[in-house]
Amino acid sequence: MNRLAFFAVFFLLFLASAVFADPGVYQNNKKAVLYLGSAPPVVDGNFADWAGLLGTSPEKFAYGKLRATKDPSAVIVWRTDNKKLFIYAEVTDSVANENDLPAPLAWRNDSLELYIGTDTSSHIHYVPTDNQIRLVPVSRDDATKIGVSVNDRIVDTERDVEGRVIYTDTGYRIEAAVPLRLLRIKEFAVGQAIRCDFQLNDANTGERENLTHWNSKSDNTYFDPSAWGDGVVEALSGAK
Ligand SMILES: [Ca+2]
Ligand SMILES: [Ca+2]
Repeated sequence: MNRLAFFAVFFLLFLASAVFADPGVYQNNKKAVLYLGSAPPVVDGNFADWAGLLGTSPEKFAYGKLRATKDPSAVIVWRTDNKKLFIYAEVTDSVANENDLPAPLAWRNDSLELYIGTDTSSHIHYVPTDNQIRLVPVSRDDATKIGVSVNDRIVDTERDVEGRVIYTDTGYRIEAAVPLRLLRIKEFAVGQAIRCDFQLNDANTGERENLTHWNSKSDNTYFDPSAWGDGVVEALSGAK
C-alpha cells in the first residue's frame, strides 16, 4: 500500500470513528425521534448504516453518578421499516461487563432499556402497545451473543430477533432488530406522536450502581408509562 493510500484509509477510519464515537442527539435531547423508512439496516455489527442519524441520550440519574465526563452515558438511535424496530446504541462505560444474566433479570448489570408506546393518552399502567425492551451485552468474544427481552419475556430465541454487540475501548455498541409484532404495534406513520424513554443500567462490580433515563428522574419507567417522554416519527429520507 503506498503512502497516499495508507493515509486515505487512515483518514476514512478516523472519520468513521468520529461519526460513531459521538452520534448526535435530536432537538438538544428534548424530544425523541423514531425514523421511518423502507430501507432496513443490516444487523451485522457494522454501524455504517446509521451514519448521520440522531439519537437520544439518557442523562437523568434516577440514582448513581458519573465516574468521569460522559461515563456512563449512551446515545440510542432507532428506526423502523414498519416491520421491525431497529436499534443502534453507542454506550460509554469504562467498566463494560459481560452480562450473562437472563434478559428479564439483566437490569442488575450493564444493559440498555427502551420504552415505546403508541397510545399517547395519559395512563399510569401499561396498555398492550406499551413496551419495555431490554438489550444485554453478553460476550466480548462473540458479537452475536445478545440478550433481548420484551416486557420481561425472553425473545432473543425468536428467529427474527437479531442483535450484535461490539465492545469498544470506551464501552460497547449494540445493533438490534425486534419485530413490531412482538411489540403489538401494527405500524407507524410519519408525523405520529409516540411515547418513549431510554434507560442505561450500569454496574461496575456486583449490583447496578447507576440508573439513568432520558425523561424520568425515578426508577418507575418499567411500570408507569406516564413517566415516559414525547417522541415523534420522522421520515428517514428527510433525516439525512
Ligand atoms: Ca449494520
Ligand atoms: Ca458498567
